[in-house]
Amino acid sequence: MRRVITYGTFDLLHYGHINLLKRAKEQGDYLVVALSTDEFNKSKGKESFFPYEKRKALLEAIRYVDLVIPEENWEQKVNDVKQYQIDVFVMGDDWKGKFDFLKDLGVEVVYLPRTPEISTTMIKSKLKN
Ligand code: C2G
Repeated sequence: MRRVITYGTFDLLHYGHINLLKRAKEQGDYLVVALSTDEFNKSKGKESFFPYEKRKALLEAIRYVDLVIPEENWEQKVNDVKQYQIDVFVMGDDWKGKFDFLKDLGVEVVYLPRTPEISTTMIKSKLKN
């Protein structure tokens, strides 16, 4: 059983997120998603449209997602990969290189190309105009 983990806010869920989750699941057999809490989002300078519980419910409805856990801080990744016996860590390539330290724990680190032309910021600005 190859276990995969990825992290994010996943607010205003869109097809770019789904593409990422689909490809992350393809890296193994079991996908854990660490979902940024509302408090952690503040420290990321983000204010999500949907609160954590709503974003969690949306993710749990996605066929590629097996487990959703809270992401409360930047430091928890080392503990998460141990606690959930993770084999593969996946992020979009906007994070390329940022989490390579996890390789020292024997975890494969994979950065996947982002889906072009879609982002929550773009959705919000288009809705505004
Ligand atoms: N993503 C993507 N294509 C897009 C938009 C997002 O592949 N068009 C990916 C991002 O690269 C990320 C995931 O979808 O891997 C979730 O995106 P965000 O919710 O924006 O995640 P972020 O705020 O970058 O949080 O500790 C890591 C952070 O929690 C990552």
